[in-house]
Amino acid sequence: MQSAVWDPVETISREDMERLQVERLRERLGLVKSHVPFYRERLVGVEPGSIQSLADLTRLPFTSKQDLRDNYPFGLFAVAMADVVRIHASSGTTGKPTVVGYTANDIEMWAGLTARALTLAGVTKDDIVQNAYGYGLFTGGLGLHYGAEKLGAAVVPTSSGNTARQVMLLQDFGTTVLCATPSYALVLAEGAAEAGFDLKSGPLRVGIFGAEPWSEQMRAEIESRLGIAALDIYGLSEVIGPAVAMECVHKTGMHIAEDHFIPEIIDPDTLEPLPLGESGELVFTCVTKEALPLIRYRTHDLARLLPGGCPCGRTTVRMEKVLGRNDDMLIIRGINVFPSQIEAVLLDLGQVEPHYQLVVERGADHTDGLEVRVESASDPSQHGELERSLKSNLRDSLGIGCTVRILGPGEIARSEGKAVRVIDNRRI
Ligand code: DLL
Repeated sequence: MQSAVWDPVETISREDMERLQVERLRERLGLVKSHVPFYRERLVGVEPGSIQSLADLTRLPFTSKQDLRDNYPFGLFAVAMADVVRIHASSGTTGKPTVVGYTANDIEMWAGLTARALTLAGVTKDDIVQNAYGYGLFTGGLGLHYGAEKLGAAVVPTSSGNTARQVMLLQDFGTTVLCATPSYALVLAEGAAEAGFDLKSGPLRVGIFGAEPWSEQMRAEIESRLGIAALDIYGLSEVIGPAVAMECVHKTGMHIAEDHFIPEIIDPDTLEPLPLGESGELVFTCVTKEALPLIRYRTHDLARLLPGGCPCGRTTVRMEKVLGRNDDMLIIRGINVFPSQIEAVLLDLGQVEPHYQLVVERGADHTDGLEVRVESASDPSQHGELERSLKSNLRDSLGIGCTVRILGPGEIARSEGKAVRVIDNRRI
């Protein structure tokens, strides 16, 4: 099935895309060198005109979250504050937030990108889009809001939370598209069940889910509970917010808006670029933004860029589902494991609910222990057997030894935004 394409640039040839990227990169380098003292210093000796191909990206320095912190709040902005029309921020685990800014042109461009993302999901002006991403400093709410309006759809700006009311509006308004974190989509499914509203028989048909890692097994759970197609959307505030990449209805990985953000995959240890198809850390260079055009921004997200075409006809490079952030990786007695991998093993067994939490403790003998807590609706008399099966599956698939604790339905705290999957008591 060929769906409509928002922007013809999504189907241009590789050569044309690279030509466009290089041209835009040169221009952006000139801009940051002349307007941002930080980049003027970092880019000494790099003449924008000397950039001939994407291979020249490796001549450029990386930018990190620490650089944004060191220049808090507005030090990396490339325009005067008079030209900034919006500020967002993402809260870190500690200290000051990461602050990002947008000019009027940036907001217009971003609205075009979220409209592009919604179009990738088959959303049109005839849809009713309930946007349950948080509105505020978080980029999810306002980011998708502007794109849905630009597309001409009817947006219901519920923001996150107030689940009972969300469910009522879903039902009464005949919402056809839901935007939320995947974990909050499941909370809404529970709320609908409590209210006696069968989501599957309603008009809801597609979900635009992202802002946190979620496995293919979680996709299957959500699709069966809500009776919809669940599609993945990726982004980060530093690069722009949601719609850096978005899956199309074929679910072949997320199409990257590479005409605006040039992706690279690097080895996080050596910082060397990796060949197409290899897994590593995603890095983006913003080549069209005005207020905050970051060069080679290290996301710490681990993924692969996928070669080959897509049945939708778009030629933009795709990224596979994000495994997790390398700073969220758990090291359990020497074994590296991401929460999303544990999620996949739990849901594969089919006897537990998609609500879980991982608790890491440091024992008296200084070794680390992991407890996997997961809900099950099964009879408590079967919990012992279930615990043993999960423990053995986790050991077989991931090589980790852990304890498993089965909890009853609703015992794990629900989240309205990004789910808190890991409680690391070692840091307290
Ligand atoms: O989460 C932007 C966003 C809003 C994306 C709504 C999608 C939908 P931040 O709060 O800055 O921005 O967090 C960015 O969230 O580096 C990833 O670690 C993670 N993340 C975002 N999307 C996905 C996804 C928004 N689809 C950080 N899969 C990123 C996995 C994701 N992780």
